Amino acid sequence: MKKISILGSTGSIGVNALNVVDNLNDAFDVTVLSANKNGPLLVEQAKKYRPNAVAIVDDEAAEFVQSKLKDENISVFQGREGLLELASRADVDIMLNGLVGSSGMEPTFNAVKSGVDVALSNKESLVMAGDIIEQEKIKSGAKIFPVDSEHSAIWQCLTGESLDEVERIILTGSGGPFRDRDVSTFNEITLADALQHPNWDMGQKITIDSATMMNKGLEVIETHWLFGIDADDIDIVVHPQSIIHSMVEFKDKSVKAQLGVPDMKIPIQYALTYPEHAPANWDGLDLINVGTLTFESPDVNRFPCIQLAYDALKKKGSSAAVLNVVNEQAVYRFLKEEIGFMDIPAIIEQACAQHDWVAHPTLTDLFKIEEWATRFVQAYPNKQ
Ligand code: MN3
Repeated sequence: MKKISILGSTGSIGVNALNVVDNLNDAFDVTVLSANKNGPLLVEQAKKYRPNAVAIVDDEAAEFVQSKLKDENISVFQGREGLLELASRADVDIMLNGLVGSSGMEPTFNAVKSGVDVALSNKESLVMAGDIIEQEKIKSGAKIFPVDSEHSAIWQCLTGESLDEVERIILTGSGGPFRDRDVSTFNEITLADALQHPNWDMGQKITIDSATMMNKGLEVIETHWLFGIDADDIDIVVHPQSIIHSMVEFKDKSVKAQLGVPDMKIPIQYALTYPEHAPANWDGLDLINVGTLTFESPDVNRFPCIQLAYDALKKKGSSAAVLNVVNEQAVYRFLKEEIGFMDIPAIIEQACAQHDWVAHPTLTDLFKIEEWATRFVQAYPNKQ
């Protein structure tokens, strides 16, 4: 039995990951679970999966979890420090990082440093710290297995192939809820509009990232770090049905694609069972029922976040970290309805132009960038 640690176990990826663990019967022993503030669900999961330890970040929720688990022989770690401590444990075989946002970066770094393989859903980890995580991977021998559907698709298409023969990566994206919306009305987009996603059921942060298409931009950057592909060799194609999860074109113009129903359990399970495709208890793809697959080019005028992400990747250094933190903080202000939808790319563009660029940011540099970028977003005025 492999020992697994699941960070963010009460979120959408974590809950799906536990469904996958159930599907795989006795293949995995859940050793660690962590949640941000959903105490009741964490307690329920802890009682079912009997981990050695759980971490809960929120103080109030921690009191609740501690009281409910005090007679269960499960250690309860508290706060950000507790989470980081559990992410550093070397006594697990694989850590699934389903955390949301920049807060997921340091846990990935810690696990890789401890030599633990990471099934990575948290895309901000590599966007912010791709360079130093890559260096730690080389030192420790730890591996990163992508959980995101697009990167899982690229990974599967590249299996058995040589990177030298890759012409380009074709990253697909649904285009989000505003694909057809008149761009002159983008200033009127409300929070409720932006929270509607046509195909995937996800957390709020990633749903807004899908609406601005920054999600695809972050995935371009992640593709670079996961597979060593240059920005110029990564193209985005809008594919509203979300059936083809991405493609690889080779030098001979042969194209491999990976298809499946839009269900996160598939890429999660592959990350946990690689190189095996283990049997599943969920429904498969019915192409007759899907009927039509369509493709469009992404509109960078409508979705300036895409270009901002390409620019940050090409500039290298601290640029992607700034892009990422500013985007995240701007999304949180949009979720509080303090700023408008088009303020998100506007703030990112300003911050990327103004920050003190660092060529090879260390972990300490990244925390400083995070502070600076957070203050930068806070200083942006509320909408009228
Ligand atoms: Mn994705």
